[in-house]
Amino acid sequence: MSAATARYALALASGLGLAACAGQTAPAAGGTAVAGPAGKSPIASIAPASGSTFHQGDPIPVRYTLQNGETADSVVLYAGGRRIGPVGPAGDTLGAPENSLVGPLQLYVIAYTGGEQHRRGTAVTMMPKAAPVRLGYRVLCSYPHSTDSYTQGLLWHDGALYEGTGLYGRSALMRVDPASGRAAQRIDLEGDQFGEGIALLDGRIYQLTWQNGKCLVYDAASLGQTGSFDYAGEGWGLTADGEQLYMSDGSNRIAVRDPATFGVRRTIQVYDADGPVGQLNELEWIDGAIWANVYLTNRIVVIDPATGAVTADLDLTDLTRMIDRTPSTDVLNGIAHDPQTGRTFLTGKNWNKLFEIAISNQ
Ligand SMILES: [Ca+2]
Repeated sequence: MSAATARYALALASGLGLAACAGQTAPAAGGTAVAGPAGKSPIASIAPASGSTFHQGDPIPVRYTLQNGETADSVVLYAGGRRIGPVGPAGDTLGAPENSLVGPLQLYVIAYTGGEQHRRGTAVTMMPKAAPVRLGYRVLCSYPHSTDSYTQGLLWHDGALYEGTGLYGRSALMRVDPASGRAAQRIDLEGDQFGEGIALLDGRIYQLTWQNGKCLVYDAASLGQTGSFDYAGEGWGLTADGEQLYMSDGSNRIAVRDPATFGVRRTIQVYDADGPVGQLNELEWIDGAIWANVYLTNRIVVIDPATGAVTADLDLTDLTRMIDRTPSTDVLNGIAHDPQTGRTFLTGKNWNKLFEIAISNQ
């Protein structure tokens, strides 16, 4: 491993490479040259070609050529918006670490010549190192679930189920008695608010809204609202790892947010072996991974929060055949986990049952 490779591994493993993926510092991509204040770029080409695909752990050969007769005082390589270091005319082969972020990766070199700098970039895609492991499951038991609950958020805390529901005029946050499926306490949202995912962290419950741009904050003990945060874009799923919040927005992105400010700390792009996994919906933090419902499917994906790679998945089609279907029965959505006992619960929008499941590797 070269020195540049080691620095590259550090940059990617740190998760900081997402700065460029999020677009804030994205360099010119597609092999385009960005000239400095004057003059023609001395860089003739850069490889690998834009659109190239690599897998976590793959070597990435980065090469550049200079125009005929051109020289450069120095050429510096950047990956994912991070400076890697000087590279010689032969370029360098970067070893992407096994735990590198998946998704778009911007690579570029800057040539420094006589006080000018010229940049040329390329955009590759980093894919997960392996296809997801298909997990099997067993249904341990089922509980009643209200067919009036359009489930958008689900969590378990201290022997009670907390549920956030959607639809205009019907959205609520509820503490639910799991044995009866009835709400022991219910807080109705305003009629123009469409409730979405919920998460509990440090004695507070956070509840997203779909297109209202508002995250409602409650005291978890009383369910009294204590405040709110504003955000841009849509709100879909929400969960917490004990320190920070993870939020989906219907795309393949999960934003990691500061619970004190709701500011975005970083963004994970979720990919499986086939590419980006969009429509990520309800979320749950389970044993260091993020479980996510994929909207309009019977699939739950298990995401590595450090990289965005889907490491495992479940096909819940059989579970959808175990409920009493009516015209209002909607999609699988809702995952809750009790970290104290390891119990995991699943349900769906307007389903009449909530299931407790156990994972059994097939
Ligand atoms: Ca959840």
